[in-house]
Amino acid sequence: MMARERLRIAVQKSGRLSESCFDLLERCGLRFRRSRDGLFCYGEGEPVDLLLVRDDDIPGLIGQGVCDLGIVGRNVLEEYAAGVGATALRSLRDLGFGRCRLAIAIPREADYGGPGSLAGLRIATSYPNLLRDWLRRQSVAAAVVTLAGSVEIAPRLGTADAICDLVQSGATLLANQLREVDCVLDSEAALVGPVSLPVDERGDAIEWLLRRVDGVTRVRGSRLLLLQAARDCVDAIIAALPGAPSPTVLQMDGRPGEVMVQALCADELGWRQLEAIQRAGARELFVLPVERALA
Ligand code: PRT
Ligand code: ZN
Repeated sequence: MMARERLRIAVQKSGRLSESCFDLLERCGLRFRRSRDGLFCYGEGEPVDLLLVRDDDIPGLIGQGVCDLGIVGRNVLEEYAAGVGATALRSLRDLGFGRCRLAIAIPREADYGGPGSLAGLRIATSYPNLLRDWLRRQSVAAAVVTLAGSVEIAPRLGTADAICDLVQSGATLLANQLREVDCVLDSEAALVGPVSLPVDERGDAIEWLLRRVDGVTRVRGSRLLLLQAARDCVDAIIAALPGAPSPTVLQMDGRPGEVMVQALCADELGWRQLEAIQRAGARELFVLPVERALA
């Protein structure tokens, strides 16, 4: 087989992760032309293509070497790893979106005094490997009922006594009269790759892609604050900056006693925070989005 020169990344075709995946890759300087059947995205400019698939298939595609990297929830990666035993895959970067938890939930009115309360019960889940591992670690013997979907209705149907499913806001549990009682795994989307990265053009591409991903995720949500003030006010202004960044204070040319302050703030900077900074003596406040960073 001829060695592939272009990097191939597996991403979810349509689902909760898709939009954030494309947004991240675009911020990393990648642009794509989508194939007619919508399954392949050809990279324009950089030698990086995408394969659009169901998220469940992503670890397997990397494991088989069909794709070099993938973007997938840690829940899917870990379920795959728990299923095949020792795995040659690993998370290269947490990406900060798709946050959720794989949790145990029971009928609202049922008692719970810790994992031991699950002994002898039937627990419905789409994550049988992760659930079995967790039960083993808790030394609890319970029956695992594997369902492909609609896990949350199993207790009402009488096919299970409890569930182990992904939870984000908790609204689905609430609507099904269930309550969350334990967490099996905290999850978010991750950039996943093989344990040993290729040492060729694709390895080089992975290296710069990781640097760009870091440059994007490091400053996500950050804002650059610029303002002017009398030098006397600087201490009060700095005290009012959220997240205590260490700002740069610059002398303004031809205006003694006047300074410009610039600070990288990790948070969004709401109106109330800006108004407090203004009351501390700041004038001409500018809040700028930060797109990317290179260390
Ligand atoms: O078709 P394909 O197989 O690709 O998609 P899918 O339906 O399997 O996955 P999708 O798009 O629903 O989710 C993709 C990934 O998003 C998951 O693997 C998680 O890593 C992540 N994620 C984040 C979530 C949720 N939040 C989430 N809330 N995945 C699913 N849910 C579901 C959950 O299963 C439950 O039914 O949403 C419901 C709970 O949400 P709340 O807000 O009511 O608690
Ligand atoms: Zn899926």
